[in-house]
Order: sequence, then structure tokens, then C-alpha cells
Amino acid sequence: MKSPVRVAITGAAGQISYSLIFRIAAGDMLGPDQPVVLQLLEITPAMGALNGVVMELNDCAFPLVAGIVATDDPNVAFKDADFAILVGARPRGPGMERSDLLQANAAIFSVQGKAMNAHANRNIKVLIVGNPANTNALITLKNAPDLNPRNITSMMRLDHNRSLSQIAAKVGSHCTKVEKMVVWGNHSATQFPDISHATVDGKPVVDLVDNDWYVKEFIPVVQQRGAAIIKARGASSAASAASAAIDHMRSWALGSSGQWVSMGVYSAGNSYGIDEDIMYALPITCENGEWQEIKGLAVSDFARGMMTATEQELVSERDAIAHLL
Ligand code: NAX
Repeated sequence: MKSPVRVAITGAAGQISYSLIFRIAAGDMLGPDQPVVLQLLEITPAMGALNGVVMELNDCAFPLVAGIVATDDPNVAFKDADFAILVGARPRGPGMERSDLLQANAAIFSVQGKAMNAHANRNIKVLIVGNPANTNALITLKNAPDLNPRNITSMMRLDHNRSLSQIAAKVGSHCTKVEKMVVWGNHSATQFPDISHATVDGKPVVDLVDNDWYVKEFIPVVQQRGAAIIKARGASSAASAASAAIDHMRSWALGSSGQWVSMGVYSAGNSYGIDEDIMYALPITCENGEWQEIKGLAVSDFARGMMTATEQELVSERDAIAHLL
């Protein structure tokens, strides 16, 4: 058995965390031989609910749980953390403008970035899930100047997984047979799920589906999937979001075995001409605890238009909180 690693999770009493924490505790994220110390952060009014989560974790008697910390202090939650999944965020309230939402979250993520900068393991791997995830990740990164910007990422894996499952259903295959999927840009309705490079059982997806389905069905379905879940379930995606967070961290920490994944990463030095100061989802492979951008993919005029639209949205989100960076 390895020595324990510390995993910080924010928004720990919320609905995504109710799935996420238990799956991490069961070994789904870092493997069945990796004990974890769970460092759970909530806001003060939610500490009672968090205590209930801790009681249930104890009642599971998980062999891999080496310790549990429950706190409302980010400095405690991120102390020596090896991994952090930032789920807690301010939801949009009635009458709240998008810029208000960005600012309210900027306040949360700047505090948490500073706390990680001061207290976390220097090699911490950070995933931001709370929305607007990409811009929240940018704020975190700017407030953690002593951490490697490559170690701060935002979640696009749910969009990636949604794409795999839509393609598999369309062509009558299984999502494990779908490879080389790319989702570019922002985790929002402007994201670009791009099938140009994707294959099923090695055959190009573009040869298996017609362009009308791709443009008029697939792209909007993936872009609007979050809203469709809310309509059907009366609550936003939770178990699937937790599962995507597990997939993202597992690929990053343990490797993606040559498979392409989509991750929101800091865009500095990207090879696609994207603005270099945003968190933008790119095609990625992971090996030895590091991610690498897949460079030099062909970009059609259609793809370039879609990539630029989502880039522009991220630039405008950054502009809205520029005075806080
Ligand atoms: P919930 O409202 O159930 O839980 C959020 C929790 O965060 C609450 O318990 C709240 O008390 C806590 N919280 C708020 N501010 C905090 C702070 N400063 N420090 C610590 N905890 C804090 O939301 P849930 O359904 O779990 O969703 C969480 C976030 O994930 C939302 O922002 C949501 O929009 C986002 N999502 C992101 C996805 C992605 O793919 N990137 C997909 C799923 C999800 O929509």
C-alpha cells in the first residue's frame, strides 16, 4: 500500500460532491492501492450538512480513507494538498447578471487560489468544476503565482464524455470504441465538440454520420446537455459531473494510455493561435503525471469559426473580471 495523499474538495456538502467524495474514497480516482486523506471545505452555514457527509463516510468504513478533515477555512482545507477539486461555487441567483456571477465567483476563487499558493503541495494538481469553470480556473491560477500554471485545469471531461456517448449511440457502437474526440474552448453553450478527428473502431466518424446530423443535432445536443438534464431531473448534472471529475484526475495522475481527452488548460504557448491568457479546452494526452497538448491537428474553416466563437466568449469573461486579476 502507498502512503496517503491529500485530496481537497470544495463544495463538499453539495450534490456533485455527494457522489464524488464517495467514489474517491472507494479508489476510483487514484486506484485501489492509494490511500487518501479527504480535506473537505464548505461555507460556514453548510458545516452541519458537511458533518452528515462525514458521518456517512465513516459509516462506509472505506479501507482507503486514511483521514478526514472537515473545515470552513480554505487554509486548512488546502494544507499540503496533493490534489484539489474545486466544486463549490456561487450559483446564479434571481436577477443576477452574468457579470455579477463572474465577480461573485472571482471573490471565492481568488481566496482559494491564495490559500493553495500558501499551503498546498508545490506539485498540487487542481481541477476547477464550479461554474463558470474556465474563468474561475483563470482567477485561481492568477492568485497562485508560485504554482505551475500547468497544474491548474478546468473540467471539460463531462462534455467530452457526453460526446463519446452521443456518437456511440448514433453509429450503434460503444463509447469505449470512440477515440480522438476533441471538445474545444469553454464549458458553456459555445463549446465546440469537434468530430473531425474522431474514429469508431478506427473508422473516421465523419464517414459514418452525415454533416447535417453533426451540425444540427450533435453539436447542439452536447452544448445543451446540461439544460436537458435540468429539465428532465429538476436538478443539474451531479453523478455524471462527479464521474467526469474522477476521469479527468485519473487520466492526469495515472495516464490516458494514449487516448485523447479534453481538458481546460492555460492557453500560453498553445499551437492553435488561441489567445494565450485564458483557460481553453484543448486535445490532450497524459503520461507520467503530465498533460501534453496534441499539436498540429488540421482545422477546417468551419472548425476555426467555432473555435474562435468560444475563444471570444472566454476573452469577454476575462475582461469582465480583469480588474480582479
Ligand atoms: P450545489 O449547490 O449542490 O453544491 C455547491 C456547494 O458549494 C454548496 O454546498 C455550497 O455551500 C458550496 N460552496 C459555495 N461557496 C463555497 C465556498 N466559497 N467554499 C466552499 N464551498 C462553497 O452544486 P452542485 O450541483 O454540486 O454544482 C457545483 C458546481 O459545479 C456549480 O457551479 C455547477 O454549475 C458546476 N458544474 C460544473 C460542471 C462542469 O462540467 N464543469 C458540470 C456540472 C455542474 O453544473
